[in-house]
Amino acid sequence: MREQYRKSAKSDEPFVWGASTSAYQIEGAATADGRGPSIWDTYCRQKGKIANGDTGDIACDHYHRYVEDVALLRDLGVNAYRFSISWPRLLPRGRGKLNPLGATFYDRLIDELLAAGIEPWICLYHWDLPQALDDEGGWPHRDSVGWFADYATLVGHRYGDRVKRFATFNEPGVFSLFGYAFGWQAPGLTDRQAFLRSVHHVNLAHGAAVDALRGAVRDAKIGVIHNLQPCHAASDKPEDQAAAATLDLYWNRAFPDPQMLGYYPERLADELAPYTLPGDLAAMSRPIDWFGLNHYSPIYARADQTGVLGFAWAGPPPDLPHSGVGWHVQPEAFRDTLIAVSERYRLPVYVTENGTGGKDAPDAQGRVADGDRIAYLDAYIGAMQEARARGADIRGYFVWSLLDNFEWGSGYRDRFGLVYVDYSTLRRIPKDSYHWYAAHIASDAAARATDPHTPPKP
Ligand code: GCO
Repeated sequence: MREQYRKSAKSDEPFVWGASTSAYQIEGAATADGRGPSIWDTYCRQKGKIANGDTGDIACDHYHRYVEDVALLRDLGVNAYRFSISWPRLLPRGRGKLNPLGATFYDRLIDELLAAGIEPWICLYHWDLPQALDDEGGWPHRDSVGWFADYATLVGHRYGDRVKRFATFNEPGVFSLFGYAFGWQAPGLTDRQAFLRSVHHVNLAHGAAVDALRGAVRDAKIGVIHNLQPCHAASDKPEDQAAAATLDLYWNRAFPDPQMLGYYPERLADELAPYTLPGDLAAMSRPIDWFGLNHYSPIYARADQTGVLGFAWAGPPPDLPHSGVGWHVQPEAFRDTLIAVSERYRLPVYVTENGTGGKDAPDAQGRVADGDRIAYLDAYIGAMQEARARGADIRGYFVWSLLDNFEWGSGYRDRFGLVYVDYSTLRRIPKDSYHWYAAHIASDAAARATDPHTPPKP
């Protein structure tokens, strides 16, 4: 029996139970109706970058199947759905002329969600920078700040009559490290200065987008989504300990600290001094309304002087519990991260991604028995409730993900969905975890119907 929870909730809002996806990972229709290329369309065509040579050209074909997918969300019983806007679908060249057909797709998706009683949560940027802007310098170029602010203004004006929840970025710590230093993600660079410039300009772009959305959408609730995870050394060797500290600096501190506290960690302030102008820290730390936390697993680093940042990624010790995709499973790390985030940044926290990957497949009867995912979700939701019981101001939980989808460098090999996608037919099959999550939400709703201050079900 888990700890008893304090009756007092930090808010009278109903706890948000949701599911998350992202544009490039599910939409497909990569050249349909005027969409322009993103850096991921380009990166997927670089030989050897993506498992099995997979691309997001078709993905889950959500672009044409969104009505069916919203019905899956409705039957799941979620009260919110977090998705991202494909910047190059709205602005094929990244700026300038709006693509009306692309804009209409999101009108229809939002209207379908609202008709189903599901609150739309828009994330402006989930890694798919328009290729045309990368050609002009991309995030390493300071003009990217203005490009992003103009895009945010467009989205706010177009959808702000129906959407009030906006996130500026998804996981800037991940796409900057993997895309500009490690070369594991689009645009595939291993360039220390490009990485550092991107860190600073993405922080500035976040602040500029907050200003833009404030100006475009009355009563907007603006947040940002960060993946925060404990960073451990691959060994007790001092050089590996130093590697873990560097990973922690870039992964966990380089974005939330300046955005929410108004300053860079000292070492990073020194590294970014060449790119920092007077007023920059104030411009990136505009007040926001909520903190989106993505969390999966502790992560590991080892020293590597051949790497542009002097360290390399390491896997977890093989004897620790791990998921179907090899990530360390440790719910306590999630609990402690939630408490630390709530205390450090003093904002309402929404878990905007949590889930686990595997190699799920239907059995002879067509059932997808993903017991491992149910066990993971049960343990991590329980850890979240323990964090709440200890005073963390947590107001929602979004599973990653509604659908199996394009898992970046792993292509379609690793499956994270509550719903299985047969990529040969695009048929959707709700997994056992889909039904488990639906029952969980329903029982929580029933409990709250009798006592609205009942904390969400463990
Ligand atoms: C991330 C991204 C998602 C991933 C998910 C599983 O956190 O890396 O936001 O796009 O698909 O986390 O890796």
